[in-house]
Amino acid sequence: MKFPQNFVWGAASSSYQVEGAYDSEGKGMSVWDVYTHEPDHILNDDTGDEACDHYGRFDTDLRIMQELKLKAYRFSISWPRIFPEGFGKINEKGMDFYDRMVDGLLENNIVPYITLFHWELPYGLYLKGGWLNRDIAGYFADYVTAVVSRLSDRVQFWITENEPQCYIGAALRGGGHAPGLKVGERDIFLAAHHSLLAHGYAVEAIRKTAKLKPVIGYAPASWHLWSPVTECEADIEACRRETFQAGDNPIGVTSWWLDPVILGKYPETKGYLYERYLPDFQEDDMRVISQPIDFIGMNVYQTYRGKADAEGNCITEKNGPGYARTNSGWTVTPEALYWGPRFYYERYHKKLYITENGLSNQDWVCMDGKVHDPQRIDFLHRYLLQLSREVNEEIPVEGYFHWALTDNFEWASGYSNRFGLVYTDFESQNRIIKDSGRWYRQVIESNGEIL
Ligand code: GCO
Repeated sequence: MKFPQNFVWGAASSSYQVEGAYDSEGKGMSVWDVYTHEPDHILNDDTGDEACDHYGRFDTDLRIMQELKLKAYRFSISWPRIFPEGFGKINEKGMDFYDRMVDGLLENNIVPYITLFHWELPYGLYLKGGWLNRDIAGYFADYVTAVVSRLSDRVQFWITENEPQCYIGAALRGGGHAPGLKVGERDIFLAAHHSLLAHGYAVEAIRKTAKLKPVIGYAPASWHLWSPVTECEADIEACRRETFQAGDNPIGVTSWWLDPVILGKYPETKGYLYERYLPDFQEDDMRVISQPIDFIGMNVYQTYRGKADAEGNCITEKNGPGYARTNSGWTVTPEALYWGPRFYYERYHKKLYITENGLSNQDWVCMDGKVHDPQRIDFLHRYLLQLSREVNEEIPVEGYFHWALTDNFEWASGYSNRFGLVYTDFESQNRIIKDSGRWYRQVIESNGEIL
């Protein structure tokens, strides 16, 4: 047996990347709407205005999920669709959409996993200072309370926030993400602290409001990851240490986010340059931030490879010319799905889900009308084999969500990166299940036995 009986096989999406309908039925503007409407931010000036029209075509996408035999679907809720300004009066039409989605999924035995924040800050809150304003944590808790009151009679699985490294780091540090600010170091650490606080408030709000017993997770990006070149203990230890080392750009490191949430403190800071920028925070903050959660969501795409030098320090292996890479330039390094979960479990002792893993590939419709994507099948096969290793060593990985269900809007790279198991024709909005989608279905049906 490669995977436990109840292993959760799913696929994922996020609201801005798929929904479209950016100003329909009362939805307010998010920072992404504003940012993409200005020239020269996004490749080809693409926007998510229409994206995959998941908002209008959810039924089609649901049929596809059924056909793929998905057991679970991870999607996010657009905050400005619920509260157009970020706060105030609920936009019932927006809420109805998610209500219908949840019903549709459950009728088809597909378990909803809801991400509450996947980067769409309401523009109204940006105008109040966004993540730099401590009040954001309270606004977030109010929004979370509204969603959870409405959906938690049917939904059990909640992920508070996705990849703070991006919506704080890339978004406020000139990294090409909305709202495209370039603030100073002190502000970055402050915004990061508020984002953690918002997570803590959200956990409290979910536990207080939920009707079904909630299962709560948090999903920072797990890109800061080293895997040993050999399996000798020295290399393993060097990579383990490097993976959690805060270094001089600490907010890029996953431990900056997970240590407070799970261990109740920021990682060791002594001697690093950024020390003087750390915010003075209120005494109670760490208690709020470290409310117990149930799982860590890992978004894993690739790993650095490292080995120990004579002193045990980690030396990053250089990738030689022609090293295997995906369309977005990320390395094909399947061992990420073994060492990542293993190191995280050793440090945090929490259940894990792979909440994202996948690749962007140059897919097109072939002359026979199908989309053949052998690279994606090979990629998936290699990564899932590494994951199965894990599961058999009794590291509690509960499920795997492929990123993504359909090709979609890939942030600053617009529509140039196709990540889907399903091809989206962005002109006609037709969908075609790719070869990899059919192959993934066999993986699901055999619970991984075909790997
Ligand atoms: C992220 C986001 C996704 C991306 C995916 C591919 O990890 O950046 O969660 O929204 O689309 O990871 O880059």
